[in-house]
Amino acid sequence: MDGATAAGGRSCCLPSGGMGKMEGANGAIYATLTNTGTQADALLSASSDAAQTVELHEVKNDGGVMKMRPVAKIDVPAGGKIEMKPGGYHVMLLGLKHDLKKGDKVPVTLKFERGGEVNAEATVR
Ligand SMILES: [Cu+2]
Repeated sequence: MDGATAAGGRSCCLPSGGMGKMEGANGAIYATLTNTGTQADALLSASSDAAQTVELHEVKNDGGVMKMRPVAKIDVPAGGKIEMKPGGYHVMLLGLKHDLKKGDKVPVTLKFERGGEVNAEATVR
C-alpha cells in the first residue's frame, strides 16, 4: 500500500459543513490500495489507535445530496487499484482521541481478505 494520507480535524468527508457537531472529532484517511496479485482481494476493516471507532465508508449521491455510509468491504480487483478520495471511499476515523495537526502521522492497520493485516501510516494534510 502506498500514498496513505489523512485529512483530520474536521468532518472532512462531507462536501459541505452540514454536520457541525462532528467538527474536530472525526477524520478520514484516503489510501490507494494496489493489488499486484492475480486474485481479487478486498479491504474488510481498518483499525487505528487514533480514533474510538474506525469504519470503511463510501460517499453516494442520494437524490442530489452527497451522503456517506459504511460499507462491509472494499473490493480490490486482481491487478487493479482503488484510489480513495473525497467524495468516494475513505477510512473514517470517528472520535479522534487527539487533535491532529498537519504533518502528524496516524498509524492505521488495514485488514484484507487475502492479504491479511497491513500496517500503514497516514500523514495529516
Ligand atoms: Cu465517512
